[in-house]
Amino acid sequence: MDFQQVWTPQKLKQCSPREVEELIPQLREQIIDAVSQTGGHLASNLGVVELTLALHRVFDSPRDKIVFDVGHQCYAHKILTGRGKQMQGLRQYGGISGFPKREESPHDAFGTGHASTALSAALGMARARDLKGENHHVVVVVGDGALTGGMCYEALNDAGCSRTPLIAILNDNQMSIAANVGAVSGYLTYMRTSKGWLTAKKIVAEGILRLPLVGKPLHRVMQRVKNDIRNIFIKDKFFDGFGFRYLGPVDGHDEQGLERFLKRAKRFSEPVLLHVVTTKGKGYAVAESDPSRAHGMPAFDPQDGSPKHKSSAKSFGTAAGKLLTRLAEKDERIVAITAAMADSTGLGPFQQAYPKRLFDVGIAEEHAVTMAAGFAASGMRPVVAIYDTFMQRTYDQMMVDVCLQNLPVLFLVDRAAMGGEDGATHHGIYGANFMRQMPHMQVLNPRSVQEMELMIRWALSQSGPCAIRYPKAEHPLMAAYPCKSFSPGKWEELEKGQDITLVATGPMVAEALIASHLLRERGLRASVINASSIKPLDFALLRRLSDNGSAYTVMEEQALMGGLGGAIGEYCIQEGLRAPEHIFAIPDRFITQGQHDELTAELGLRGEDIASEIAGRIAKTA
Ligand SMILES: Cc1ncc(C[n+]2csc(CCOP(=O)(O)OP(=O)(O)O)c2C)c(N)n1
Repeated sequence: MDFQQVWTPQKLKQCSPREVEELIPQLREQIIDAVSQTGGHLASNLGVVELTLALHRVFDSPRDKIVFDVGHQCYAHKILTGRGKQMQGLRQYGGISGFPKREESPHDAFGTGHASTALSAALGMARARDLKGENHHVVVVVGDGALTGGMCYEALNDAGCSRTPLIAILNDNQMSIAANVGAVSGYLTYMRTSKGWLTAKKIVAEGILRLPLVGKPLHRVMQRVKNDIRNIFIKDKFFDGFGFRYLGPVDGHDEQGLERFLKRAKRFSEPVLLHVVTTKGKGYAVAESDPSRAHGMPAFDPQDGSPKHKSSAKSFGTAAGKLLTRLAEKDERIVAITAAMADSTGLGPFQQAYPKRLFDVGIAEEHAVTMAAGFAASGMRPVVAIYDTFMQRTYDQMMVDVCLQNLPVLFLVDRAAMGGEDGATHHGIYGANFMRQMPHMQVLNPRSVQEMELMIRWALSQSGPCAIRYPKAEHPLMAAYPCKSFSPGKWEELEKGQDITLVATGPMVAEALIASHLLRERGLRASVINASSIKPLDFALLRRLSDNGSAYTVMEEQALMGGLGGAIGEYCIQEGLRAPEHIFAIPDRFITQGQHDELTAELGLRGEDIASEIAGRIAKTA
């Protein structure tokens, strides 16, 4: 493929079927090429190349709206809507997003990133269209993994009964990040492999082949249109029950067949669900053979898929999973719960050791949390491992089902920091802020893996809820600062100095140490406090800071509003204490994508930025 070529849906529509067939491997090559340099969602994108081509040939984007659930499978869509050249900057600072973004292109009808939202958004668009008297199609692409999320059923239920015309395309590759789970996934497998269909196909094929003269040619035609006849034999109960007209299952790698089905779906003036069967990672052996690993890849060598950069940083999630596995041996009450991300959250070893005590609920975070509350109410010790950004949807379940009943649920909250290249939808910077509002909840941000392990042991001995939030990997500086003990509401002094006190939490402790070293070079001595316990605060230490009159600042890689600095400020106002001089935190705006250090540089959150800012402030007041 000429990677410099700018594709548009209009141009694509002018291609002959043969030219479209030739485009398929070229699109895959371009996706592999881009992701091998930037990292990104590889396998999901390789699986929907034919589907995306067919969509843009049959529908008229941006007049017709195409909404991608999660949106991690939108790379071919980006290439075909004029952004091929920009693929080199995919997910990079200042480059195009790895997810659909309305501000990026009129073809990105709706911004996504978190699963199971697209059907609801599309229904809103379809209803708006009808109220405004407009006449266009609204199409949703939703994966079988995303279909494990409850919001999908709220939308199906609503759309089906209102009969609003809407085309839902179910991209069924049997995979979420790992193999998909749950009863609906089982039903989809039944639909794909339905005995009725297989028997009927055999009978028809044998019958046709026996026909004199026309038998063989007719059989060849039948092979080509097998997708089309499948519907005659398979009767769906599930989606029909919701009020959707079910079409399929169809081969998602037969581009022309897909076009025929999409044209058919277009003709209905009611909700339609087209069941498309695809192979995750299609066309690239590295991804097809291990679609789970190739779901999200760091930059890699396209020859063999090996990562370009090896990291030796200690992973918090891996260490948490290993410790939990050891603790579960002695404590049979421990169960682990994941929302479709067992490996990503480090629970792989636990799953292997205790398959019956690991519950993968699918992409259903709300259900995971309330189910954990049920476990806890029955005397078990549930541990829920979910990324910070996906905990956002569980606010109510945490508050009412867990905290209100003071149930001992332990939340292991991974990726609690800026998420880098995935951008605004994935930064884990709000969890501490909303969790600390919840009565009974204790919120802890360890600075190192060692401290996290101490916290996990402590939290499992408690009788109420606790959230331990940590980033992906430990800062290498932490090796020089071993952590001997942990007790909640007691902060640790890592360095002593009389000019300023830096109160830092989580990953910002390393930046505070860097700032302290740089300040020393300027003749200033800083104390560095590890405020690992966000709730409760170290009230005694805050009182001492206020009494001794020395200036102090707060440093946190989380939202300014309602974070650690806010918590300290609230306490100081209530108690008539001296508040911090400044809070280094994330301002009240959405943060873009980029390498972690590019983002911290933009926000002035690197140790060096903080040292300069503090030195300037001290110079002004001197
Ligand atoms: C609410 C939420 N939880 C978890 C995730 C992480 N996540 C991203 S993609 C994905 C699997 C999606 O599977 P599917 O919809 O079948 O798409 P596929 O990658 O298989 O094409 C998960 C769990 C997310 N994006 N949103």
